[in-house]
Amino acid sequence: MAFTSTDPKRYTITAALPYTNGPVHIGHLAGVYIPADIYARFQRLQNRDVVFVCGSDEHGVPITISAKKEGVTPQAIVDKYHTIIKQSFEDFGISFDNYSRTSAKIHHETASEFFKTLNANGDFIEEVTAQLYDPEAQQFLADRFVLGTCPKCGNEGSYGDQCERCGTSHNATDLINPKSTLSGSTPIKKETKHWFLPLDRYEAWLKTWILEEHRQDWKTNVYGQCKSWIDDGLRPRAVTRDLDWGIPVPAPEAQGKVLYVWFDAPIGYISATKEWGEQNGKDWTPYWQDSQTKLVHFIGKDNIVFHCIIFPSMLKAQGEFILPDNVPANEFLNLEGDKISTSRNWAVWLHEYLQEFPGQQDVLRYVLTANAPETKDNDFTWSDFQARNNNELVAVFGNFVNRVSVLTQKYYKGIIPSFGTLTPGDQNTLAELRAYPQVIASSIEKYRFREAQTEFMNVARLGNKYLADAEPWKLIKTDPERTQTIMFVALQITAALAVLAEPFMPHTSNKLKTSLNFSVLEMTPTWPEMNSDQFWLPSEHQITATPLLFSRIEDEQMAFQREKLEATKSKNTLTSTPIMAQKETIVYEDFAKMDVRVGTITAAHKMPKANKLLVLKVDTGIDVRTIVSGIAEHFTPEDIIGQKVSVLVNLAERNLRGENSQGMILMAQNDTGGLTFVAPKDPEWPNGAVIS
Ligand code: B3M
Ligand code: ZN
Repeated sequence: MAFTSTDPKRYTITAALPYTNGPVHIGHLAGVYIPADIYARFQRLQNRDVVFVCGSDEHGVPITISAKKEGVTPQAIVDKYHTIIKQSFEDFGISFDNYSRTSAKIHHETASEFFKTLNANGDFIEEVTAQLYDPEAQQFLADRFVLGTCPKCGNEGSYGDQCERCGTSHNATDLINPKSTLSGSTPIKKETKHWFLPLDRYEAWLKTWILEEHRQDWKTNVYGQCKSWIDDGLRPRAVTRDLDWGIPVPAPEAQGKVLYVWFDAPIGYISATKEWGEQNGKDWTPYWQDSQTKLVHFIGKDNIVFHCIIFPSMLKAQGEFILPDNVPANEFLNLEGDKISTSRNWAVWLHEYLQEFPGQQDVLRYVLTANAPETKDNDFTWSDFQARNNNELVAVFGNFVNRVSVLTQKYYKGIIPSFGTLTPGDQNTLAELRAYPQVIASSIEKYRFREAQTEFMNVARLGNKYLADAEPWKLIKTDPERTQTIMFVALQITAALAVLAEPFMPHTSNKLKTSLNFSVLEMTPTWPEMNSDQFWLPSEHQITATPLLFSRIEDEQMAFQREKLEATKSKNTLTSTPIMAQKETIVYEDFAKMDVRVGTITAAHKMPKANKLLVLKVDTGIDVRTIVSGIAEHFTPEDIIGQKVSVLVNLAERNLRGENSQGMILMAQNDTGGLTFVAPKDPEWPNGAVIS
């Protein structure tokens, strides 16, 4: 059911639980947490009843793998990253009502209960099936413990439970050419019992619920993915695993088995709400069980199947819960043209950003929203970051607020002046201003946060235009009375900016509200009242000078960031050069047939009409001979005269474009096609010396 005609009674807003196997980066923020936070803050500003929850996703194979890599226990990994992630969210003003964790007792209990209810209702199929098993590691292989070719799109690096390229979710046994990520070996099949959620039972219902009822209001990318899965036909999915890290399966004959991470994690939203209820003396049940509640899941596109198909089927089976009204999934954010990657360290980490740009959380929030991957993958670049800060935040928003603040202090010592007759120009500006809250609200309600923020900036633009047209700094000398009215109007725009900035740039909004001294006003301006005829900063009200909200970001800071990324890139190329597979084995006699000598290039010229060839004279110690070499795209003749080389001297003569080539120069090649000479370390080594 979509809330179209009636307002919902309350909002349950969730943001995907981050895996606790690394810190969070700009991709997480742009894709999930900023949009969720804008939405939650906005609803609170409308005085709506909101609970906004999230927490650490502490089970699942990614955690076990990180633990193995760092040589510590999974518990140590989740404790470490839970703390870092929670801190980053706080620092960036992500206003969760509760940030919980799936290792919490309340979550283990909630997830176990959920499983038991479904099990008792006969909502699972229990079945012994052959699953992938690594005999070397003595472990069943599921999820990220196995890689193979995706049966749907042919991606050779698909995980056991999901292909990251096409988004399909499958069973590990569906993979073509599976390989264990633990030992690299090809798994065998071994029988084991599991509990399966028969998704096929929900197919007809999902068709109606998503394909008909949410055709209009779900984003095209979300709707499209759901349609493709439903059209492909849904099959039972195992919701248990043979692993030792996770929530034990609460059933007889389930020793050594845990719940599949994607079964327990979404229940984490419910546990986090329960925990919030306990901490705040609130009843959590209406937030999950009253049909008047609007449930919205903010996620990234790789989580769509779990939030639109699997979790809703679980909720439907359980029977007491409401279903999501919307799942506004975002696409991915890239960094300087490359996919963000934790393992390749190709990311801007939030905790590092804060060390390098202290106090500038809102700049990143602003840029990530302005460039949010709402309808397609987008790219974060440092030059865009700098330009948006300098040309938009500093030059538009900051500039307007600063001019108004400085003039108010200068002319009136910070006391809001009284106003006289409003000219048609003043009235138009005020009318335009009063229309903005509604415009911004309507974009936010449609999950169009980029658009909403652009409209917000248009309020500052309106202010700048008003000042530029009215020129109070000129009028103050000739018409102080009119100047008062102009400043009064400009101050109303500042007040509106302070309120409307809150969902997007909460830290800036707070600074502005503090300097405008909102707290002593009889009635502090709120969003809904922005549309009314009243003024928000009354005459006689005392304000203080606004501190500079934004400052210019200089080229040196950007150069530093780019160098950091360059360093990561070269490190990655060094460690990740694909190595050509070894050629077939030869016997020593094969090798001994080759006569390789130290030589020196004594002359070189380009072969006419051949881009790639140089004609070399090489002193081999035996003789001086001609060798034609395909290195002209890498070296000029001048570069290489005098170069020591290794020469295969007994290679049969070949005629290349009219030149008799009597041997071959040995070169080493890297993955990008770069070439370098293979030569004796000591350049004094004599020509003719045998290399063997
Ligand atoms: N931890 C997946 C992810 O970080 C996952 C989300 C769970 S939401 C219930 O991509
Ligand atoms: Zn695929």
